[in-house]
Amino acid sequence: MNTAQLVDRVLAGETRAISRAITLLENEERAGGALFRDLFAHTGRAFVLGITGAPGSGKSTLVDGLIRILRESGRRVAVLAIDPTSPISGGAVLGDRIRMQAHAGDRGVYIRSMASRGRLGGLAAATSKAQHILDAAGYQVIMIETVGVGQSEVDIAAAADTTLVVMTPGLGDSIQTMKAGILEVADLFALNKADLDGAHRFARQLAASLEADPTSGWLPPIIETQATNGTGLPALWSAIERHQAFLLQTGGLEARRRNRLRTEIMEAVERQLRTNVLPSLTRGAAFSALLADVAARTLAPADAAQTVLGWLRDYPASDDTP
Ligand SMILES: Nc1nc2c(ncn2[C@@H]2O[C@H](COP(=O)(O)OP(=O)(O)O)[C@@H](O)[C@H]2O)c(=O)[nH]1
Ligand SMILES: [Mg+2]
Repeated sequence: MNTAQLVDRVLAGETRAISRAITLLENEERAGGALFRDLFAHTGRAFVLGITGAPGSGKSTLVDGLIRILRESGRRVAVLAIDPTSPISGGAVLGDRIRMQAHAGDRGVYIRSMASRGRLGGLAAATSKAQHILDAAGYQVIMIETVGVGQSEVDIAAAADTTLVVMTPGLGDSIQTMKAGILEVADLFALNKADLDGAHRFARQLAASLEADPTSGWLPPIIETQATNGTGLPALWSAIERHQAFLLQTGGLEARRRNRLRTEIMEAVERQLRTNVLPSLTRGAAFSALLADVAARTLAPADAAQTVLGWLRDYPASDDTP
């Protein structure tokens, strides 16, 4: 299958073609560049829901329940489950795969695990590209489930239109011990395992500690859910849609999406600098000369850096780039 055929099949929503396209991008194979360029023009329609929370809080069970609700209304749904690189939580991901196989025969549902590849934030580097592919393939809703460890909450908020934080009562969860930053990234909360003791009390504590966003005026709602039997899930989805509508009305959606595209551009710039531009600059004779001056203490490193930055201005247009 050549790139043009693959593009056509992805646009037609063919599952195998989508998987193949994502794999190509994950491996950053050369073909991935052309493929992505062609698909990118067809993106910008999907609604992206990020889901984070501690391991075991019930994220995958909630995702499963939300898929059911969305399928009932005929919407096509894709899920990207970010595999933690940590072996500790590895088992949960295997469980996810098994659970989500319930949708295996449904062509309106696409589920894919992606390795986080050790990037600090825990979000796979290829996630944003995979998002675009699923968007081009016509999935109306894309859910990204990520484990609430490390920086991943902050990353997921940057990758999503709406960020759902899943919490549970008990297990030492209290507002005081909550991870820093989690309140800031949440557009809404699911207080899952509402069947457990202390759920209402925890919901009240959480509500008391939340304030409306000073710029947008949005106050994150808290929805009590019981993912295992579906209680509260219709209310949760309604709250998600309310946030989406709010974003649309206030221009927040456009702003968030622009931010994502900005990040994508800058990440591509950084990648190019790191893998191509800087290695080739530092291999050149001009750099060796600079280095010699710095070694002789006649030039300070920061001043040498200024010279190197000057070379960048002409890169790669100039043939005689050092
Ligand atoms: N009691 C109770 N257990 C739940 C609920 N939702 C999920 N669980 C259980 O919590 C465990 C972890 O769920 P999972 O969805 O894998 O959590 P994840 O690691 O956040 O994706 C599983 O055994 C679920 O059956 C709930 O509402 N109530
Ligand atoms: Mg999970």
